[in-house]
Amino acid sequence: MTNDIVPTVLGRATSSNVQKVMWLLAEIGQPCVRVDMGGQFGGNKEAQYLQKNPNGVVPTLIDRDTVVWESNTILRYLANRFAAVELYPADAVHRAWVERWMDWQLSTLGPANTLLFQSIVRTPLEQRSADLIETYRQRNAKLFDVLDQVLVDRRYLGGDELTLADIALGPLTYRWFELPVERDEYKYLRRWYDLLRQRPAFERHIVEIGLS
Ligand SMILES: N[C@@H](CCC(=O)N[C@@H](CS)C(=O)NCC(=O)O)C(=O)O
Repeated sequence: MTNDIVPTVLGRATSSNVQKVMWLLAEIGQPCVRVDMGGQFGGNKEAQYLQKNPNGVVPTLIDRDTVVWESNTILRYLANRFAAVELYPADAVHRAWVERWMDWQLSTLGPANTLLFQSIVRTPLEQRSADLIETYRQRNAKLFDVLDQVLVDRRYLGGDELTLADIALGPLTYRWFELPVERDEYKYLRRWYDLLRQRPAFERHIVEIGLS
């Protein structure tokens, strides 16, 4: 099911990569249609889906005749398409601040965070490995330390205002703070996270979905 007028997001609401896209669309007030796919809903390995996204993962965005996949590319596409310049600054230096965190999310924090999340939330209690969880926890703790330190002198990752960098990292930070694992205080990370928690779009598309 797609809609000619508003963008369609293919992907289940519980995917952190879908959550980023839904959060951005809500943040800029752009209506959309979301269709459950992937996980328990399936459909993402079928030919019709693979024609749109050969990786068979979610999300995929359909905007009129344009199909976009890779969640951070979707974020950039939507910011450009709907002229959300404050979220994706045009200035080269400012943009580089934003994009480094988007790339870091995809290359560094994302894989580590997914392992921790899956080893707890997506693993039945009797099959969980305390050793593995601890290994993954330590890996995440170090990475969130990096984020904590960079937030010492800035409200948001890109500076004073929300940008795509925060949107890329917010859903994984929610998981980190909500998973039943030991954590440091993370004073500056927590200050930033509390700012995200004040945003209705973050509450709606990340917090209300919960850990599932
Ligand atoms: N780099 C891709 C990763 C996409 C990805 O791995 N998506 C996961 C959900 S977060 C997925 O489709 N898993 C299979 C499924 O849900 O069936 C992106 O950022 O869009």
